Amino acid sequence: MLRSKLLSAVFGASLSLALISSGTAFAAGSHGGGHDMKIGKPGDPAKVSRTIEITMYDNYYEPESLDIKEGETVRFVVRNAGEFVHEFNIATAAMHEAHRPEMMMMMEHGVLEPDRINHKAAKAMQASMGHGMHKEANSVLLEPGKSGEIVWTFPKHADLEFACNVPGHYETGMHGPVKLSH
Ligand SMILES: [Cu+2]
Repeated sequence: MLRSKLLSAVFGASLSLALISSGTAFAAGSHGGGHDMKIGKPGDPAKVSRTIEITMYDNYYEPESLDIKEGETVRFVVRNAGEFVHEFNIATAAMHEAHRPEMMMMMEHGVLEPDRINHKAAKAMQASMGHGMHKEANSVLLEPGKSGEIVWTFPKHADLEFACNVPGHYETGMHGPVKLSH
């Protein structure tokens, strides 16, 4: 029951997004960020001050927000406890927005299926377009039941949020604020 409701929410949102973003997907090719120092940088595992466990559900996170110290290096252990593929991505709201058409394109090419990552389709997309799956240091994309890690050093000042840019998920509430403090 819940699942079919979620499916229609996800695909309903995908359809409207596809209409809006058609033709703009290629122009948005910022590779989802991750090289932009204003969001922080990949952290040195030796400098980690603590580990924060993140659990991803359909379509929300636990915890719902993050309290981080300026300049802190944190290890995130991320687990997907949902039935769909989810992403944990640390960036600005604008970067997340730019990343969503790319995720939509991955879905259109069959790389991103609702509940799995199709690595064969990813290879085909890479071969035909020179653009497929790529790992960014500020994000982790996980199939149901899978876990991953990010070690991230936060900047002193930034307007950051963590979010899932799988089509439809951000829109249904899959994002939360990163509060930076002294
Ligand atoms: Cu998601």
